[in-house]
Amino acid sequence: MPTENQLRWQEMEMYAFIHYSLNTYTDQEWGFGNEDPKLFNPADLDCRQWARVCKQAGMKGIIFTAKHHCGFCMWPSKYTAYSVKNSPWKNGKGDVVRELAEACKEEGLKFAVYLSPWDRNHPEYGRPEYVNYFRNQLRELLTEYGDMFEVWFDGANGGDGWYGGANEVRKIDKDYYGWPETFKMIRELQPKALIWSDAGGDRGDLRWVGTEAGFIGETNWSLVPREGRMDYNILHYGDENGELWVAGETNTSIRPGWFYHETENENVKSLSKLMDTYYKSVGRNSCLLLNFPIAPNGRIHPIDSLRGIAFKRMIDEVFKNPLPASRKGGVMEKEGGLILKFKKPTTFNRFVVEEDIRYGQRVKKFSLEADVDGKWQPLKDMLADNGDGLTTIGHRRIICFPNVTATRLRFTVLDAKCEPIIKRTSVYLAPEITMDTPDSGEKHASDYYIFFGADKMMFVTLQDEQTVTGFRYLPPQDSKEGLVTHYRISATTDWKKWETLGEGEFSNIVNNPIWQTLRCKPTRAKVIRVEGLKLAQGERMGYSDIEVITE
Ligand code: FUL
Repeated sequence: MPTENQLRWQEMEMYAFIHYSLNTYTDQEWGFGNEDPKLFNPADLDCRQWARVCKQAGMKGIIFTAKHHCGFCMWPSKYTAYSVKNSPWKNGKGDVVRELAEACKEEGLKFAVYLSPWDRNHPEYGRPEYVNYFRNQLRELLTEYGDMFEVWFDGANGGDGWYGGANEVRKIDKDYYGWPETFKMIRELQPKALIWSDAGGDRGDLRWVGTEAGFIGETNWSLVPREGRMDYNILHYGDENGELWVAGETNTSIRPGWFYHETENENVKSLSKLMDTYYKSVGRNSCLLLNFPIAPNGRIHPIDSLRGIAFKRMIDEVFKNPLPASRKGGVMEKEGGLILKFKKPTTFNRFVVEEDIRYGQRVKKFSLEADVDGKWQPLKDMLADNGDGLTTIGHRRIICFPNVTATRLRFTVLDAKCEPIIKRTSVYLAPEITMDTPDSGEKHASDYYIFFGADKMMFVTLQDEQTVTGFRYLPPQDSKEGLVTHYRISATTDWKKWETLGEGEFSNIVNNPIWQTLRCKPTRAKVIRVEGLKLAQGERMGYSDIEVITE
């Protein structure tokens, strides 16, 4: 059964992530650890704007990247020089964590921090000394900034980095961080904070859902097994027979990336995509952790803020008027249905059902039928990937289906672990929204063909010589096989002289396999060569799609 903290968490439903660091100024997703603190000098940093936007977007709290993988601290930590105190912003006297903690308080939002365990700046990363450093930083954050509702440790760990100039690969094993001790410290210092932890062996209070695309399984048990590594299926669907309550938190960004990139201004998620995300997180017994990146001027970009606020308004619009047949439930018999009656034929397309999870999660399978012209017709969840989607319920399950006009709706629990306790059943008519597909208006080379020169070398030949200003790579979507994490891209007009367009890392591509965009200075090209310097898995590089951006 859930703890008090977990019950309180479930009521939050939506809260925001804010990604902001040196990456914002280097146009990266993962900093290497040697980026210059002098880059941090926003003209207009305004944490109140962040808090106001998040509040209007329906977010109940904010989790802030106090430190991302690059190691740069957004507060003046006394344990490192690599922080805002060595930046020109406010002459080194600023503290973003404090400003945001205060802004959240003013807006009545809860506050929390993301402290990346992986630190590509720290010379001792990978050795025992670093773990002390990490705990010292965490203690600073947990004691000097008021109440935290959650502590977030991402799962990307170990790999190459600057590490104080060593410039090497550092591997760590699963016991390296000594999580049990760190968790103990968190419980002592912030007993009301939830601990988020990834697929590792140490269980926190909340789990990752196995994807950053913004959806959890339609079957979602808040239970997981006590021991062992959690694979995708457990992260995504939970485990009916798990011994521990570790609820799934659905995290995703309002844009493709977690950090701000100007190139993504056209790709802020549409209202229909955000609604889909809502149904597949909050509507599946999870909470939604929605990221708003901060733009280089120090504010949430207007496209993102408007979209976020429209999102909240749409949720309110859909759920403001429960149709009269809705009712508060009670203890329900395991078999036999609950019939919701309408006075006259009524059109609806959403069904909401809630279990009283104070007594655990019990329902395994249910059915839903509408009485249309005197005949019971089965309904199913049109957003489900597996079967009819009518399986687990938990805190809240929202079932979406096309408009149906009926006089009665029958909800039946077909199978449950024990006596189901249903708190509420409601019916709604949601307005239709159309898909709005953004179009960047960019020109893409259309006539090109692709061939491989070697397993890790691909050539893109353009029909005619053109001036190329960028290159885009969409990695394989269904597996990590062949996914390029480190690349070199060069261009030629004569197959002899090659000009490098860019070389580097497609960071976070494994967990978030989105389009990767490389901008380059205008370069004449007939052929583009893509070298996969490192692959996530396998020996042969792969792709789902390629685009060449031309002048
Ligand atoms: C991941 C990180 O690697 C990404 O950069 C991002 O912060 C995401 C929320 O978590 O583990």
